[in-house]
Amino acid sequence: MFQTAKSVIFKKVDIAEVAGLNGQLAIANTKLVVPQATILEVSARTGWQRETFRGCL
Ligand SMILES: Nc1nc2c(ncn2[C@@H]2O[C@H](COP(=O)(O)OP(=O)(O)OP(=O)(O)O)[C@@H](O)[C@H]2O)c(=O)[nH]1
Ligand SMILES: [Mg+2]
Repeated sequence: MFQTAKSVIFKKVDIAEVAGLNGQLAIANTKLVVPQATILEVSARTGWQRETFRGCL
């Protein structure tokens, strides 16, 4: 399922740091698994990348 994904969305990125997520590593690993996918980082809380996300729907 993951290997055929067209998009991978990381959500709630406003809390990534306090949650201990290494965002750069997560994205690098995602690219290894699904090189064809569009990767997007979003936050409903701050609105970060909201319009880009809407465009993907
Ligand atoms: N900090 C933060 N909290 C969020 C964000 N989006 C949703 N939440 C909070 O996460 C909780 C679950 O909200 P949902 O609307 O179910 O959001 P969801 O993206 O489906 O999140 P999960 O159910 O936790 O997977 C609520 O307390 C929301 O206020 C975000 O971008 N940042
Ligand atoms: Mg939910």
